Amino acid sequence: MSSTREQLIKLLSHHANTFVSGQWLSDQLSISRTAVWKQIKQLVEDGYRFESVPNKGYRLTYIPDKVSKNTVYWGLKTKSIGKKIEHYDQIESTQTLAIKRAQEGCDEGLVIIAEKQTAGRGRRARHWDSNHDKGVWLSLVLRPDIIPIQSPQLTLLTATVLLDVIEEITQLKPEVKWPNDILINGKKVAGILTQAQAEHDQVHYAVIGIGLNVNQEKNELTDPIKHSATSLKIETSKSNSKQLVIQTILNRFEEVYFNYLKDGFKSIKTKWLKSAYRLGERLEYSINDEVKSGVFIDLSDDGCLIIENDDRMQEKLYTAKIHWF
Ligand code: BT5
Repeated sequence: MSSTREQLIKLLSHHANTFVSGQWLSDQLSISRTAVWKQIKQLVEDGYRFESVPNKGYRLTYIPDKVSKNTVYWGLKTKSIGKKIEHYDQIESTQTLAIKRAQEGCDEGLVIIAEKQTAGRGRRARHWDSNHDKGVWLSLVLRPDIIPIQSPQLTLLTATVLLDVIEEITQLKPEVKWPNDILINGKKVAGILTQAQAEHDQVHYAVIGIGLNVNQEKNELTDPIKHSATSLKIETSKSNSKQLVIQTILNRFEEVYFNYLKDGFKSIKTKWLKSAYRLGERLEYSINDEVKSGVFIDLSDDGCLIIENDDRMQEKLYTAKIHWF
């Protein structure tokens, strides 16, 4: 059950185009008009701004640029993604908590957001640098009606969402490096971590972790990612509102995800390939300690890289180590 404050913000957000009277708010919230006025006064102290006109009431005009579940919620146009949000100033890993929530049976669309992660992680327990508040660190819980072999598609889907969002915000053209890195000018600006739990014919849940470097300055990237990583700020010399970035990601995610559930993977694959890093180029890769080489020609429907090797045979790469450079 949300607090009176949260309900008030929701009501005001949904009516931000018109004025709502103190009486109407008091009826909706079942609290006195004095209590409504006290709540509004507190919101003003927290940086919210209102236009208030005698006999007409209040209209919300500004939400402070601070990430909180309320401020994020305000700008969402979604039906399920982000309808429930948990926000933490500091947490070990949004991914770990989202998995716990998924196992406890939470609804699809729950989003866990943290300002800082003390134990942010990538694939195979690699460290994810996020013990500071300069990036967007979030995990979201999905319950898609797909079979386990399709779950890598969710990583590729998320990559296309991030490509769009980054392009919208920066007007730059990011690339996607298989399977889960988003690059700007060859440097990693975002990573995606998909973890799913499934039985043989059904995915029970998938948790999508997104780490996006937003406002770091160059000197704030330290070893070991100093030379391999970048941020939106480094690339554009502009800071961005994390709240807006999160809203843009969640709004876009839902649109793409719903289309995917309805129409399948095809359009995602096309979009992904358009921005694929080193598509059409020769890559070296190792399988069981044998180093081979071939041309990266396509992506399979189960999310594998397709390489045409020197014998003109196609090979599907799952977890092979690719020597990108
Ligand atoms: C990833 O793993 O790229 C997935 C990262 C997912 C992070 C999100 S944040 C919210 C959620 N909660 C979590 O705990 N995790 C998710 P991988 O492909 O394994 O890449 C890891 C590698 O990226 C590291 O070994 C570093 O080389 C590099 N790296 C670490 N931190 C980085 C950063 N902030 N920016 C760019 N590169 C980084």
